[in-house]
Amino acid sequence: MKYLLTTCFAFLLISNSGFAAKRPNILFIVADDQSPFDLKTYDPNSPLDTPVIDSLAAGGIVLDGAHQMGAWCGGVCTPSRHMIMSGRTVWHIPDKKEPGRNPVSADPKKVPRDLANHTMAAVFNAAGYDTMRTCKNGNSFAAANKKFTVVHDAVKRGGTDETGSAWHAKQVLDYLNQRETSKDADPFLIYFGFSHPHDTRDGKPKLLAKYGAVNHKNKKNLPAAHPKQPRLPASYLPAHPFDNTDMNVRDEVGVKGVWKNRDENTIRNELGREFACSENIDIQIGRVLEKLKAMGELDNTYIIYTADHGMAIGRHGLQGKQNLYEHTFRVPFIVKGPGIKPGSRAPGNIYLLDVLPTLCDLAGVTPPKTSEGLSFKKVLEGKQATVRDILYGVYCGGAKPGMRCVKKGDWKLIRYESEKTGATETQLFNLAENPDELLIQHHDPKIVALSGTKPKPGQVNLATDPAHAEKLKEMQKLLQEEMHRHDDPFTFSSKK
Ligand SMILES: [Ca+2]
Ligand SMILES: [Ca+2]
Repeated sequence: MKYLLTTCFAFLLISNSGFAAKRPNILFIVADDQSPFDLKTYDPNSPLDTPVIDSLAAGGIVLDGAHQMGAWCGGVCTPSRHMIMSGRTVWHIPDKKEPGRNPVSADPKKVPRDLANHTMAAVFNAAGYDTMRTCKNGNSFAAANKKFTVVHDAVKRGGTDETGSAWHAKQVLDYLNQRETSKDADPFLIYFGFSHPHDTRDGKPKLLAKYGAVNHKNKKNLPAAHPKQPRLPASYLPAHPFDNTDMNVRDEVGVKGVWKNRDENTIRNELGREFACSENIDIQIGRVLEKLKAMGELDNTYIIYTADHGMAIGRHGLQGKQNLYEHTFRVPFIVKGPGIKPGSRAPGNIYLLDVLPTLCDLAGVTPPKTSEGLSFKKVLEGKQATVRDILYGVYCGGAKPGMRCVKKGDWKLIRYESEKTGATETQLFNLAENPDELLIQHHDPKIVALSGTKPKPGQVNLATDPAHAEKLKEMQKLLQEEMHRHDDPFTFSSKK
């Protein structure tokens, strides 16, 4: 009997490792601060060239409704990366206090003490995967990052190969070369993070020249205009029209090359820098994909491309990531891999916190019980269009309660309230009719002349339009419900 059991056990081990050899690899690529609308996949008018990312989209699926749930601090990266690693919602992740910036503590009872043991690398290590990561340092979930077996993190935002995005690619290439040499046959999960296009956006000289941009450093003058610079964004404004509760956060006033400037030269130059850095990321991804192809691993690898959150750079008169407009609330999300139909597209309605349970689902790994995300594997397989109907977003790194948004169907509500200044504002958009969330200020002929965007008459904030009073009420109620459901510690005091 004992012999029989041992034999059975040995057989199970063999069949297990036989299965292991066929398990898919995962290459999870994260850019730092990139609006989906920078990419041609999301905005065909964008001059940004990303042939490698385009080829991922052509060979896989593009999600139009990928979001990051938000942030309770100015460093939006921090909660975003906690959610990616843990699969938990924004009020259920460990907090980071920012000195002098009104920290909000997530209820410790709602944050599992040993959460790091149930995060991406820990879960995949336990399932027999080899895990490796490279990314920027800081504004991240350090305890979870340490769980990767191989870690090469550093902030690389320079304009050379050693100081820029090529460094991150080199870490992945070195790791793949080592695997090749040691004939390592275990499946792998590689977290391939970049430090760019987050500022300072010091691009490589050739790519900067392509987009007519310079690494502008002198606060006393404006960068020169150049015909090759990207045009102003469709939702460009020279100033945000009201106090959004955090107008003086570092990203809105302190980014080198932009500062408080929102003039045409500054914004077009900064977009040129962003695009130079983003094209370099594309080139670096290309090097890694070539290597996977040469190793014969490419077809058995799920490649995910995303960013930790979007970015404004001149859209709505904002510069940073501390807002809930679509350009910032949404993220690019492209997946190519086994079983995914080339050239497919779906809304998905996902959050980045759904990534962990989805990777588990794709790899046949049991997701951690601490994860609150939903697997969107069926969306990737074309069997389902979305995983949820309602999306909720938070930003309260400045005054409280700050900003909240809710989306359902074509409709989106954004509320603002500052206990510091007493400012309140409500925005209601029909995203099908007004996808860029254009405001009355965008209709000013001077703005139209600058941006080249001629809004249609109904493309405004509809919150004060009596014709949409019922919809406004419905969305306000929905937002309240979502705030409650997600353990949001704040409420709006104003009726507006
Ligand atoms: Ca970021
Ligand atoms: Ca191994």
